[in-house]
Amino acid sequence: MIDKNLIEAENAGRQADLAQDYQSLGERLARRGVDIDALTDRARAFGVAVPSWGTGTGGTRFARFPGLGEPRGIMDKMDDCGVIHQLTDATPSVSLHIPWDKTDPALLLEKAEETGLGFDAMNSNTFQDQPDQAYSYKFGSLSHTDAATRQQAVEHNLECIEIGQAIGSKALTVWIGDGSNFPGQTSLSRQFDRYLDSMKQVYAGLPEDWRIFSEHKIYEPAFYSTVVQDWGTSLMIAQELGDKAQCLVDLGHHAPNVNIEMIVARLIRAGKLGGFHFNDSKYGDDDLDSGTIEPFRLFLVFNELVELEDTPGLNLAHMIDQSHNVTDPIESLIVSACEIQRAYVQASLVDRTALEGYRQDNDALMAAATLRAAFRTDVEPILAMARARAGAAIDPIAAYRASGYRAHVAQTRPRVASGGGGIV
Ligand SMILES: [Mn+2]
Repeated sequence: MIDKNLIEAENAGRQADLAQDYQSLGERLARRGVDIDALTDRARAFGVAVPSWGTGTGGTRFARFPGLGEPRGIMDKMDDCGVIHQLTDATPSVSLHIPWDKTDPALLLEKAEETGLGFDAMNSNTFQDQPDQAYSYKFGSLSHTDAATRQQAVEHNLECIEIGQAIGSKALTVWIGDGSNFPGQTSLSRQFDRYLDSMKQVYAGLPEDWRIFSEHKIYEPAFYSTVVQDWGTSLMIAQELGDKAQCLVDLGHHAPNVNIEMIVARLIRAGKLGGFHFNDSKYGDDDLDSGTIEPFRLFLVFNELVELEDTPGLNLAHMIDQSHNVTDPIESLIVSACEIQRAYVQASLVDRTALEGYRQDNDALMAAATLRAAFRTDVEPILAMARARAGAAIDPIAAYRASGYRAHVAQTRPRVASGGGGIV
């Protein structure tokens, strides 16, 4: 972890400017009838989970270029996640991937206590073979033609629930790579039937207070058809399984130009939106840092979430799912958490009364202008003040670099050529 004194010293040099910027923004927001401290409180209450696998350098199907001091296992990953939360106060939990993060649950709980973190949704992995498994997932897992292979995948998911229960997680995210690469290779309907049958067995093993999330993805690794291809399929799954089943929206898992905010609104309407995997993309499932390519789209997603936040039963798991190829993963995750929080705060200052009035009057121009007014507001002083009030860093990247954390851990973590840089 990073020395508290260093964070305080870093903040001391920035406190006066922040106070001035915060007051100035507060005055401007007051003219719009917005209380800046209420927004800061909202920012402080917002959290997004960090994916354990995001702390290692990712890779593409061409190569992986490891960085210095990469985490050797889940204990190192949790240390890194602890640093991200310490500096941002925006990432209070970690999402684990099994079997990559499999270890004694007592050690996980101990490390969680030490780093001040909790555990968000568990993630199962049936998209690759493990050295000790009896059956291969080359031709599918939960939807495989072979019953024994499906059973193995079901049992793996049940094991993820068991591990999750031991560490206080309350949800399981299921994403599979199952599909086909050739027309005719599989029966599109019977493959889906087999998937649903397997998922019903996993669902039956779900504790009463748990949820299961179905994560759709349009393509890759299967390139002709994918079993859980789109939000319609995901909704069918969640509806057929039952009340504890919901849909998880990964922002990168759609065709280009798809209106994701509309999907969000529809799933909330159905009572089936369970959570998100945040990331950004230009062409496909690029797993780029949140808010770096299309910040307006991220804002529009949060605009729906804030507009519908009082929907009874809405309980969202906010998680990041990214692959960092050219940056220090800790820095990317810090920036991403702040960008997700930024979109939430911007969406929170939309004048909803005015917006609804313009909608009623069919004043399209002013309705759009109302959203833009919120999106264009520089809320950085709010985010920085939220961090300062929590004892986190006013400028998290500057504090991280000043800490020398990466160089320090590099002394004890040898350079690794491979490792879990999962992209899902
Ligand atoms: Mn994902």
